[in-house]
Amino acid sequence: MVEVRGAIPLPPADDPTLALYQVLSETGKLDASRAPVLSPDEARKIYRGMLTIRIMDERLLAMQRQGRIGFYGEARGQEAAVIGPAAALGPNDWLVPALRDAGAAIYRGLTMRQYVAQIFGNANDVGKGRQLPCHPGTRAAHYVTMSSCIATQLPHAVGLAWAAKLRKDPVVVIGCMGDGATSEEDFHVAANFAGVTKAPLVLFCANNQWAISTPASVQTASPTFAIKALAYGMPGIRVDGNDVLAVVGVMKEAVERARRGEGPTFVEALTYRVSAHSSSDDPTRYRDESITEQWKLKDPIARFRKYLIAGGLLDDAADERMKSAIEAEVRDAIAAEEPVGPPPLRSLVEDVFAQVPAHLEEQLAEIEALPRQKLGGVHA
Ligand SMILES: Cc1ncc(C[n+]2csc(CCOP(=O)(O)OP(=O)(O)O)c2C)c(N)n1
Ligand SMILES: [Mg+2]
Repeated sequence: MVEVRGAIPLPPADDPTLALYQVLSETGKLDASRAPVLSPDEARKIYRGMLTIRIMDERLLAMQRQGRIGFYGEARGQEAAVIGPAAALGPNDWLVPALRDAGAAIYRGLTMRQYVAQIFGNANDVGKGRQLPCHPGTRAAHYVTMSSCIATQLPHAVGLAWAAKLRKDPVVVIGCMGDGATSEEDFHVAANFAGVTKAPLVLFCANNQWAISTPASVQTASPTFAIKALAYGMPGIRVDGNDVLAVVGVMKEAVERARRGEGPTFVEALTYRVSAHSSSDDPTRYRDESITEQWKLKDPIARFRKYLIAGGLLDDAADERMKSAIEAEVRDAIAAEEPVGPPPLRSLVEDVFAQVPAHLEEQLAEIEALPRQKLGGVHA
């Protein structure tokens, strides 16, 4: 039953912006009429993508607790809402991510070593250590570096999509956000602009029901996030974000719609942030963790694994082999990237001015003259 606030008239309860679209229910019941067409390899690749997130998050969060990296933000329990959008795009399309989407970059071709190098901010990091951990970017895999400023990526996503349309380039863009991002002006600007220009864009909102300590219930007075689509003249759909088949199906349809020139779609994927917001957060201070325990039972990976096993697409031995291979990949990437060391100090003043100005050269010389221990013993 959808809660109706005040006297605002709402669409009927079965409207896609209010209902919850599912393909594979929590009990494993499949609605075959809605199931997206996936080859066995594609289905296994999607599963591997989700499992990769689970394993690397666990390992990298442990590294943060050991003091070996500075920060980490997990996507635990939200893996279907990370891989679903990535699986809907072609190689020439672009993904403009939100905070927890690094697994989508890996799904699209970022290597584990590149990801781990970004987390260390070491000399191998293409971003030269200038971003917080978990903010990789890869031009090759058409995955834009995440901006930490909530929602600022959304006008960029519309711009990319609109530019593609003007150039008659058959490219589709997915712009990702969390529930919290929908309260930012950038979201409204982006959604309005996308609606007006009919840009080939899919706005994807992973509603994990929390924005740090702010629950979704006070994030908006709308009954759902998906219903906001209607105000911007685009279709909206609310999908079970822990049902990867539903997310992939809905996203593929929205991507194809955009590619046909029919304009943007807004998708809300309902999930839950079972982890802390980040390694700097303690959710027991502000929420009832017994609800978190209930959401852990709706695990998207376990649900999809059961489906794959029942359909003969995976068996226990293949599952174990996949897990071991991912664990080895993460372990090897850490072993290779941890000793690399930071980018050269000189990179501090590079890439902004064609000619490094005298005052920056002076400051750099001062830093270089400091005793090593004053630099924390880190920089070469
Ligand atoms: C403009 C801006 N305001 C505040 C913050 C601090 N901040 C970082 S993440 C976050 C919550 C984001 O919530 P949501 O969009 O739901 O994404 P989630 O973290 O749940 O994935 C906030 C408030 C920020 N990074 N940028
Ligand atoms: Mg959120």
